[in-house]
Amino acid sequence: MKIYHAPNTRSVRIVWLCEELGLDYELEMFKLGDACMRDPEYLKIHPMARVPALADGDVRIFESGAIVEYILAKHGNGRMRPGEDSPEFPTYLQWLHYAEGMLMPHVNILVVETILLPEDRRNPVNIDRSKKQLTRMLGAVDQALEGREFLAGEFSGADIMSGHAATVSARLGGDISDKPNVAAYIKRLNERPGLIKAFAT
Ligand SMILES: N[C@@H](CCC(=O)N[C@@H](CS)C(=O)NCC(=O)O)C(=O)O
Repeated sequence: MKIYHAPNTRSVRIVWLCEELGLDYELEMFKLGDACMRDPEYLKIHPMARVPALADGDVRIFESGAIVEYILAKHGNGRMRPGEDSPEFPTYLQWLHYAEGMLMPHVNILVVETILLPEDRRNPVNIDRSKKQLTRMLGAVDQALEGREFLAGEFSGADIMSGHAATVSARLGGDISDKPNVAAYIKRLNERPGLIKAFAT
């Protein structure tokens, strides 16, 4: 498998997943903003010139959540994904999708408003609103983690997606000071060798 990866982006999720599963992978490395992400060859793999994307034999797939599901279905041998008959299965799907659906839209705004835009074009109203929204969205994660180590029973693809998104949300100003379950969860995940390696890749 080849992972199209740029450091400190959502493609960390895919490197992390492969590390957790002990799968072999190669990397095609980009840096965010690289003009080569818009090369016609790469646009055939990701038409929006984003990462992550994955090549596996004849398969080409993008969208981090879809890639996580694909790898688990094809190469997971039942690991890190509750079976469809398990009571954890709907919970797993819910938290797998919560990352891109609820957390990352506000992360995107904060990246633009606090990192990418020049200071004179930043909008404090947008920054404040997104930090408040992220804080609320992390509240639901905190509730879900009450009495649990992971979002859907055992460590799973849901933690790869929403655990990574929660980590990034807290870094960008989502307030977890009154969310002990999320704080402990982020710490727990960030001590896993697979995530340490993925963040360093
Ligand atoms: N929903 C997509 C988002 C992909 C995405 O926006 N990736 C960012 C990095 S985190 C990217 O490649 N940005 C490059 C750019 O905007 O030029 C996914 O989960 O894969």
